[in-house]
Amino acid sequence: MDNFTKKYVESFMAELIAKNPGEKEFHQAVREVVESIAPYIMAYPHLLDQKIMERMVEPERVILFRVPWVDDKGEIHVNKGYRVQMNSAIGPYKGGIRFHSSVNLSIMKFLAFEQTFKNSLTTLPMGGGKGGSDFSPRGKSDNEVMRFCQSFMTELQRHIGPDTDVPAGDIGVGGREVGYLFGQYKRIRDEWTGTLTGKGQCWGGSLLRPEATGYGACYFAQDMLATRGESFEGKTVLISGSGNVAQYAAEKAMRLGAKVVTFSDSNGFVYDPEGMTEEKIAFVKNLKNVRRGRIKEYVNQYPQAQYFEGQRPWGIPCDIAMPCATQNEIELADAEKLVAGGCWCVTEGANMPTTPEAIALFQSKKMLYSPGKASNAGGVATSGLEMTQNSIRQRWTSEEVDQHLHTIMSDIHAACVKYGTEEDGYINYVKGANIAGFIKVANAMVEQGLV
Ligand code: NDP
Ligand code: 2IT
Repeated sequence: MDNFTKKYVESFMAELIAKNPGEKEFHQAVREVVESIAPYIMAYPHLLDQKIMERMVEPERVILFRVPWVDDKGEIHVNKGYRVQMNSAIGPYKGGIRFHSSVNLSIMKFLAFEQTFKNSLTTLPMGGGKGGSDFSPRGKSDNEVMRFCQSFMTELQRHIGPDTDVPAGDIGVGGREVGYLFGQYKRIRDEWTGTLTGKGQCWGGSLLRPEATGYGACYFAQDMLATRGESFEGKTVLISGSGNVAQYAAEKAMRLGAKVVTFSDSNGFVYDPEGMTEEKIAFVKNLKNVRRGRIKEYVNQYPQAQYFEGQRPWGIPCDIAMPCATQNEIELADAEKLVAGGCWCVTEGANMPTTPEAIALFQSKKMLYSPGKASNAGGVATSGLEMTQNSIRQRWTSEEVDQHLHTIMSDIHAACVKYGTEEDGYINYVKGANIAGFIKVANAMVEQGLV
């Protein structure tokens, strides 16, 4: 990067930080994108004149609201509700809802910003948005979760719709929560539309949407591995998280011949040196999705496995790491452990799980490394396919959906190769994903005028 471009990045970031103080995750996500696309913008000065980057980092709209609800003992609670409508240049706002105690405006804005680029990469007509609450469903009864979801949707429903903004799940929001949210939306608006995705399979949900993020990440990893003449066959894979994305990434990696040896949650990780089987993954799905238990219970069922309280899985030797839990879960010290343990491919299932210092280490070692906005895009892409099926009042078979998903992931990989291949042949997936995602949104914004 030349000095002029460096100066542009630094002055852009200084202004962003001054205007959005304290939003560290948002600053992190924006810096990564601006560093990638600054050289591109310099080559197309009309994008500079049009202040496209300055416009992209300012959400079109941020909705903040009160979510009051009553627990099973009759006590009143108040949570914060958010919806960040980031960018609608290429389609209605689209993105998940996160229910987790850590949720704040910075996390919502970073996720909505990332979503804009990710959705552009899918090739489908979807803008970027994200929502959520600092409410945690963990330890709550079904009735408490239902009352919370109904209160949340009572406000959110006035801001969303099938052609306006289409939410879905994310951390803490799975099939149960989407059901309660959809029920309340339908009741208040008196209309049955595909306004939420990730719906139940017998009421408009697309086949394969639950599997799509994890499966898509594995399809993307297959293409990454193929650039080095490799595959999942016989490789040792570390997975973090044990929720939706982790479960299906593990399932697909295992079915493609890999040995998946870890799962985690926010309390610790389990290491099963014998690797996952269909039966073990079914156990984890039941543990997390039905019994809503903790991952440490895995070792009660499978005593050859070990549980490590308060630790992340990155110290276990492996070939491939798939972080599928949350942001900044691979810090520099974790990355150093991965490198020392022989890891040479990192495919992100979560959003921004790797810190900038850790990414720099992976790239300096010329490892295969893909950012979530490319490799986890299969989830929102299949949400897009659910929207299409709802609009045309049809239902595709899982083979049809899988075929679309496969094609979309391969197209995203090809776009990363096109825009990210460096002079020495190394594929910089960060650069590739950022530039490819940016071009479409930027051009749409220029063509639509100053709005
Ligand atoms: P789930 O709620 O199903 O699972 C989240 C998993 O991550 C749980 O095992 C959870 O453990 C763990 N986790 C959450 N927060 C933390 C934390 N602070 N530290 C350590 N572990 C944590 O969510 P998803 O699987 O849907 O989402 C996982 C990631 O994938 C997120 O980054 C999400 O944004 C991203 N993503 C999700 C998509 C989807 O379709 N669902 C699509 C694309 C990206 P615990 O039970 O202890 O909370
Ligand atoms: O981060 C993500 O892409 C998601 N949580 C999925 C969003 C969606 O609309 O399906």
